Amino acid sequence: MEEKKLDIGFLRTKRSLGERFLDVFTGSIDDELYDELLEALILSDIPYDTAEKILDGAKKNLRRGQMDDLESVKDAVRQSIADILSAHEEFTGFDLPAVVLAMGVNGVGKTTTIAKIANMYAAQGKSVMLAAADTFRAAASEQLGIWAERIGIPVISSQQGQDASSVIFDAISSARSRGVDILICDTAGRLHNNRNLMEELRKMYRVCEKNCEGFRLYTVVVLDAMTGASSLAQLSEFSEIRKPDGVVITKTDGSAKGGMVIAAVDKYDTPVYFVGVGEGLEDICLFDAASFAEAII
Ligand SMILES: Nc1nc2c(ncn2[C@@H]2O[C@H](COP(=O)(O)OP(=O)(O)OP(=O)(O)O)[C@@H](O)[C@H]2O)c(=O)[nH]1
Ligand SMILES: [Mg+2]
Repeated sequence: MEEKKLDIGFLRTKRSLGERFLDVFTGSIDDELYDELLEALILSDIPYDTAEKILDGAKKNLRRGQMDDLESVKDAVRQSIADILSAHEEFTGFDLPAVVLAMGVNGVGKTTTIAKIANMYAAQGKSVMLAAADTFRAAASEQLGIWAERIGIPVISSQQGQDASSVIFDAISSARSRGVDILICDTAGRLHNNRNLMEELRKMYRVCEKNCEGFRLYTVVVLDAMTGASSLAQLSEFSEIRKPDGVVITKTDGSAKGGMVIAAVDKYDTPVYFVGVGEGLEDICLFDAASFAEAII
C-alpha cells in the first residue's frame, strides 16, 4: 500500500529519470556514460556532489562487464541511493505523546499535510488535536477547522492577528488536560527574510520547548517537491531557529524533481518523515528509503 503511494508520488521523477537513463544507453559508452548518468541525476534535482556520490557508490556495486547492462546499472544506482538514505534510521512515526510544530514557506502544503497526518493517527485510534497557530493569513483557522471537522478531531482555533504563541500555549495546556496523544500545530507560511514572522516562529518554538513536558517535541519543515533542489535553501533557513527533526516533501505527484529528497538527507542531514502524493486526506505515506529508490528509478 505504502509502496504504491510512493510510486504514484514519484511517477514523474521516475519517468524522466528512466527516459534519460534509456537515452544514455542508446549511445556507445563508458567514461561518457558516467557523465551522462550524472547529468540525468542532476536534472532530477539531485545536487552535483550528491549525484557523484550516488554514481561512485553505484560503480562499487557493479561487477566488471555490468557497466553496459542497463538493468544492472539501474540496480546499482538504486542500491547506492538507498545506502545514502539509510544514513538515518528509518522514521516509523512520532514517539507519542508528541507535539509537532509544522513550518514552511507560503503554500507548500503545511495545512493539508497536517490534516493528512492527523487523519493517519486518528485512523490508528490515537487522540489527535490540531492548533491553528497561523494567525496571519485570513481564514487560516477556518481552513484547519474544516479539516478537523472532516476528520472528527478537536482544534484550538484562533482569530486573525492573535498572538500565535498564545494559541500554542493554550493548545498544549488543553492537549495535556485531555490526555491527547498528538498535537499538531499549523503555522503561517513565511519566508526567511520576513523577520517579524521568523521571530514569531522562534517565540512559538520557545513556548513549545518550555511547556511541552511529557510530550516529545518535533519541528517539521514542509517542502514542496515542485520547487526542487532550491527549496533546500528553505531547510537551512528554518534550521536557524532549530535544526528540524524531519521534513515532509509534498506534491511529489506533480513533480519530476524528486531527487531533492536525496539532497535533504545527504546535504542537510535531515530525515524525510512523510511524502505527500496528492490533495486528499489519504494522500500521504511514511517515507522509506528502499521503496523510494525503487520508485524513482
Ligand atoms: N498535488 C498535490 N497538492 C498538494 C499536496 N499537498 C498540498 N497540496 C495542495 O497545495 C495547496 C496549498 O496547500 P496548503 O496546505 O493550504 O498550503 P500551506 O503551506 O498551508 O499554505 P499557507 O498556509 O498559505 O502558507 C492546496 O491546493 C493543496 O491541495 C500534495 O501532496 N500533492
Ligand atoms: Mg496553511
